[in-house]
Amino acid sequence: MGEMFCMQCEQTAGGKACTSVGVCGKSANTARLQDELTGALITAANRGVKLGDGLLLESLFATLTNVNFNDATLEKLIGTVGQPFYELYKVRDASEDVRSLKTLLLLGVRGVAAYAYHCFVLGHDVCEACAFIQKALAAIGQDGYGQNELLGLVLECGEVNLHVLELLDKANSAAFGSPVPTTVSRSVKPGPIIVVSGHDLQDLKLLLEQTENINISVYTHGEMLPAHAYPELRKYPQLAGNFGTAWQNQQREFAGVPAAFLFTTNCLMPPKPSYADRVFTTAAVGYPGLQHIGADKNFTPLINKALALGGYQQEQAGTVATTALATVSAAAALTTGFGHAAVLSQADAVIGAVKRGGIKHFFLVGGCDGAKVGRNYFRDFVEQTPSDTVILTLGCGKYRFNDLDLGEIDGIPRLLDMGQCNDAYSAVQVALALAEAFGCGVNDLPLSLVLSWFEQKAVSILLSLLFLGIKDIRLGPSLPAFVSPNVLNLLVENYGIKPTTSVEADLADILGE
Ligand code: FSO
Ligand code: SF4
Repeated sequence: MGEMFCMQCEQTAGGKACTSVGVCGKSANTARLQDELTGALITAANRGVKLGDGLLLESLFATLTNVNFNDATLEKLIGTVGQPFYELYKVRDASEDVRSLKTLLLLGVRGVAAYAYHCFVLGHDVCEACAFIQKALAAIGQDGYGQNELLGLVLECGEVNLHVLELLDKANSAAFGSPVPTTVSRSVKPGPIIVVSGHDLQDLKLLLEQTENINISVYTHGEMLPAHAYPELRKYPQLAGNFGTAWQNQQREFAGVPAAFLFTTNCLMPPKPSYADRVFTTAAVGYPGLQHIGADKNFTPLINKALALGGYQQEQAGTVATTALATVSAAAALTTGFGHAAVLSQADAVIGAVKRGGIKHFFLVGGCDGAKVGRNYFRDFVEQTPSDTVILTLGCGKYRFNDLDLGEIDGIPRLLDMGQCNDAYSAVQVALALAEAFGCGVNDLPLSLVLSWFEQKAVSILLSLLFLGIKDIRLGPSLPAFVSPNVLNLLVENYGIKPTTSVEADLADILGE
């Protein structure tokens, strides 16, 4: 056993575990503190200590991949949660299948916590989700749970996550309006620039309020792209466009850019010294040496940094270089905002196109991006889909292909960006509505899910899809290291989960060619 043991994300070392330093840049000490914090939460759950919802959710959020690398913050959270009498290695020492199911449950719960956190900051009641989280943590810390009970909890985690995603959908629409299809510029105007990354729309809103009538342009990055579709965000004229591509390209895309950067949630990579002085964090995000905006959400240091940097002298046409990692071209603009309300407002056109044979199949190609070369599968897949198919997407995985012009069918764009991974409820709503319109079950629809996973939020979404009984999901670019052969067999037998193979073979299999 090395100095650390972390296998929670898709890029884990050698497809097994990070044992000396994280591929993500997490140190062994940070990993140890995250384990301790998790142990403290498990201890509290088993002792019946009801933690405040905010503390519970923020603590779990801080243990997600690419969120908090700051040992001081983790130590503070451990001090607040209480003594970690439970040690996480005990999960690792359990039998292979119990270890696998407990890990699946823990990572699913971390994903639930992240989504619930967004509901919480928007003022919504998340006590049911928090009660489940504590129940699950308590079970993880006990020896008596068998495989069937753990499997039940894993599916319950999916159910709870689905409720949280539904609540988040309502919370976002209530706070920011219902998303409308929107074209987003990728060019950068002259003058001071702030780039906002992560998923927290409320943080973006507060920053937009604080930059009103100041000569600053605010750009979205990564998973913040769908923010442009919300009426209560797009009404701010300084919300100027989208910068860069997927999270894993940030170290190369941020270098040399005269902007101040704000990370509101995952995915933060260790900043290079060349631009670290311009990166700010807030909420559960942290990195040693970066300036952190506290709970008062006073963004003045960020704003002052952007003003001091001054931005570009002249407009930069398209911020996106083709990179070795992303193979993304410098598309002039992106479209987003095809949430369930927007898509279902066109339900008659969609159903009509299916009935007359104009649309033969739907694909949901969604999830996360990441650095692996194998992730080009998702771009190749979308590129090779036949012209009588529609692709729904969500999450940061879209950056593999959202520069493609796939055209339209009967005025319906073939590529519909439904939003962040946080908006997975939209995809579920559209699938359920199509099933109702065609009088069949979701599994009988001409709809196939091709999902790319990276971190723990994707795990919780996968559990929600399993809870809904959705079958034949293709998962890539590799299967989770924490799933044991027996648990994988169970997922294959009961749900038909399949690893992605080659684009040609998968498309032929799906389309029955
Ligand atoms: Fe991506 Fe990162 Fe949204 Fe994840 S930005 S990878 S599943 O944290 O959250 O899709
Ligand atoms: Fe490794 Fe992923 Fe854990 Fe980072 S989060 S240490 S990359 S498994």
